[in-house]
Amino acid sequence: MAKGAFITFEGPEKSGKSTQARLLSRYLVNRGYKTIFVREPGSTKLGEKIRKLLLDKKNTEMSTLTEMLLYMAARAQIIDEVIRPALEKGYIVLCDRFLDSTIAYQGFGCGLDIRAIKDIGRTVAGSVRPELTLLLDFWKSADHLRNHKRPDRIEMRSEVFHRKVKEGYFKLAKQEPRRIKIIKVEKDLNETQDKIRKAVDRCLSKMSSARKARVRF
Ligand code: Z5A
Repeated sequence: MAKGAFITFEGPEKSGKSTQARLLSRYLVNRGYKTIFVREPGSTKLGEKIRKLLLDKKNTEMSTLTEMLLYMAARAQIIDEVIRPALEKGYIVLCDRFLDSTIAYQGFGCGLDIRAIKDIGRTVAGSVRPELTLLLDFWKSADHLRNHKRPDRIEMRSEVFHRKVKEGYFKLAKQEPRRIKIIKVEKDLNETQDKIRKAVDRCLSKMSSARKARVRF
């Protein structure tokens, strides 16, 4: 059984996920927790190669199914190579995106069968499931995403696609309110970070109480 804690960040592009995850990582390290921060797709040699394939806007011929399976392949690699071993060693693993992204983008956004995505996700992730998911609520228009310096293959998609992704995320949060906490992004990044720290502190203290109770039992 994993001894660490798995915390994921979800939400739209450029919502500040990695900025907030880095601040949280510093906070947790200062409190004495062994912590690592990874991103999906990526954070392994193979995963970074898959990431390039996925985000390269020249790959216009990529089918939606191929896209979903590539995200899953990168996930299988990072779980086996990094996440599971770290959890077993008692680390807190902060991950920028995980399976909810595939359900939101390839499921709700692209229209792939959500049950099939969840089935493949279960095979890929096994017992590795987030204890807490922080869904950053901050939405930019598709025009805004397309117009920044170098938009990638996913950012090039339409307003309709991004709206479906957003609605998908909120449906997921409704289905799993205990795991998925919606964090409204504030102009002041410290204010957002405070909300994140409160949610994480609550989650870690619940986990620690549950473990103590199991040990007593
Ligand atoms: N994708 C998928 O379709 N299916 C899947 O299963 C998975 C992913 C796993 C990954 O791209 C793409 O793959 C992504 C989803 C899709 N879609 N796209 N495009 P990525 O990893 O390159 O991008 P991302 O995760 O979507 O976003 P990002 O670029 O990494 O941004 P972020 O981490 O959310 O934000 P950030 O880098 O922390 O901040 C963005 C900027 O805002 C930065 O300049 C900050 O300094 C600034 N910032 C941050 N917070 C603030 C506040 N509070 N005020 C002002 N400015 C701020």
